[in-house]
Amino acid sequence: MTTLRLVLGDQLSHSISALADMDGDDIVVMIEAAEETTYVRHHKQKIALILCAMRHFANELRERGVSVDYVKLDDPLNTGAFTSEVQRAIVRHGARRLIVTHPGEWRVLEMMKQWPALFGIPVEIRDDTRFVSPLSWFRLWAGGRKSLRMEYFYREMRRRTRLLMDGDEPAGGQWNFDVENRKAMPSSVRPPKRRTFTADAITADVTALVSERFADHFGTLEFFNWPVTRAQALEALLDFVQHALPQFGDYQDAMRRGDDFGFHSLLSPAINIGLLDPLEVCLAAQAAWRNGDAPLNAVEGFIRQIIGWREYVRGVYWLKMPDYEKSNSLDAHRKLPDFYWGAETGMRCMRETVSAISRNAYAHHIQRLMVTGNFALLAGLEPAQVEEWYLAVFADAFDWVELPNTHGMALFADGGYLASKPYAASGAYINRMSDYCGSCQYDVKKRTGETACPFNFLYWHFLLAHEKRFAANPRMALAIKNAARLDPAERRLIAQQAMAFLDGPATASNTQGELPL
Ligand code: FAD
Ligand code: DLZ
Ligand code: SF4
Repeated sequence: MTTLRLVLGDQLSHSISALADMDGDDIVVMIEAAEETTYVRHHKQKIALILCAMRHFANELRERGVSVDYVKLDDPLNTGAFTSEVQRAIVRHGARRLIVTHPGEWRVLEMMKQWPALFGIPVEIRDDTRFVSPLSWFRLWAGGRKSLRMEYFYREMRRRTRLLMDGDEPAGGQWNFDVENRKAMPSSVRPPKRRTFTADAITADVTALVSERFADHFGTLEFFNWPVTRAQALEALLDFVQHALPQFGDYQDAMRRGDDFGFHSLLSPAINIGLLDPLEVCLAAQAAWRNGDAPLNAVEGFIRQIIGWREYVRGVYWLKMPDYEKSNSLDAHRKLPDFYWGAETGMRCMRETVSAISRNAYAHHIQRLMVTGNFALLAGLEPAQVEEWYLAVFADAFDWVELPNTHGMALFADGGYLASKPYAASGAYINRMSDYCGSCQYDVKKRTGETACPFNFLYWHFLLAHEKRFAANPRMALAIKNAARLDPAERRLIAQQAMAFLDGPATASNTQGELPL
């Protein structure tokens, strides 16, 4: 009896549950699906990464003697969708059973739930065991809580994994060293050069295919440098631990013109598609601390992102979907401005961030949260449009991780379920953490007036517009108190300037996709 085992583009782990207990007759099916490449207009590098990594993974399986039925994007018989391609594969092989691993998107899970009836064979959906915390455990932890806080979840995860623990106490006597992790980056500090990966024949084929077929998608392939095999991903991990981790903590929030990566790991694409295991990444960081090669503030900060935030947002996604994405608690309805797709903008911070995303399909957390996310929050951009953008432009973006980060953390569209306060900030924050403002046409010190920084009047406009709502939030009390002190004339001025800016040419919204940078 032939069993098909489906492996999706973000399930490229040899330990994936769909491949457990393989029988000699079993066939692994992998599908390059046109629908998956275009249901949002993914950045060219994201498509290239996934297809390259899938083709390498299929070859690795074949080298181990596994039968792989791999359908390429340009196969003339390829029908372009998971469901119809799985159906064709079932017919091709006369398969009597299908095994899959739980997908990372609600959309795909819904698709899979139709399959037993459609195909007339049993479909076994196995847990995705590549996360540190099983979803059942997260549900137990979350049960009965009105709002969830990452910090408490994280402490539980530290206890469960025993990472950075001294017996029952956290190493160094503190759970969290974030107060040490908010430094601006002095010009004397030089972030490390990253390891480069040479393109082999598979990568060359795929990048040629993508640049032709997805020419009108956002971003360039010119600087494509993502690890596409497990061996390369392990090299990237080693490179990060040796050269960037020691200063990761200090400069975690810093941004600098012309520097796309700072001391960040750039490991999220490799982890999310399955080339690296999250726990092995944490163990490598912990080993660096134990060997005296990286300080505790850096290692704790890094591990918290993975066993804390990453696991937490996944738990929230599966706990709250499909309703989670429907809320719009701040009633935000503006369209996404063209500058998110590369149109000219005078805002230096925005331009630096978007052009870095075009080059790399990457921006680090603070650019995502405090530049593009903060603008979207302050300007009242519609959550669904913003979420589609985040899902499209980042190489690491999959719904389970992108949605809670955007909807909950950046936009507060879930009303505070995930974050205890909106991450709203004026230009002063960007000025403190970057060197962008010095070369900007706007004046970061001005709140209103022709040259005033848009983040300033939009910030005050945001506070005034939501004054009542946030008055009772203790973490917003100071900001709301400051807003309440503004006299009526200043309030009017702020509102006028914000409206003129949001309705004017600076935030025009006519396009979706590639624009010249
Ligand atoms: P590092 O700064 O080196 O962090 C180490 C690792 O921690 C990352 O590789 C990642 O696996 C994990 N991590 C850090 N922060 C988070 C977080 N908030 N949620 C989940 N994992 C985290 N991350 C994604 O992987 N995919 C997304 O689609 C995504 N969308 C985001 C959207 C918004 C609006 C925001 C604010 C954040 C988003 N993040 C997303 C989280 C975070 O910004 C990225 O994980 C990080 O920038 C990836 O770069 P890095 O590997 O260099 O991370
Ligand atoms: C994002 C993506 C892209 C661009 N292409 C494919 C593909 O051709 N084949 C595939 O199996 N997966 C692809 N993916 C990932 C899926 O869209 C989806 O996000 C994940 O499988 C999570 O369910
Ligand atoms: Fe951004 Fe304002 Fe600074 Fe310009 S002045 S870079 S718009 S924060």
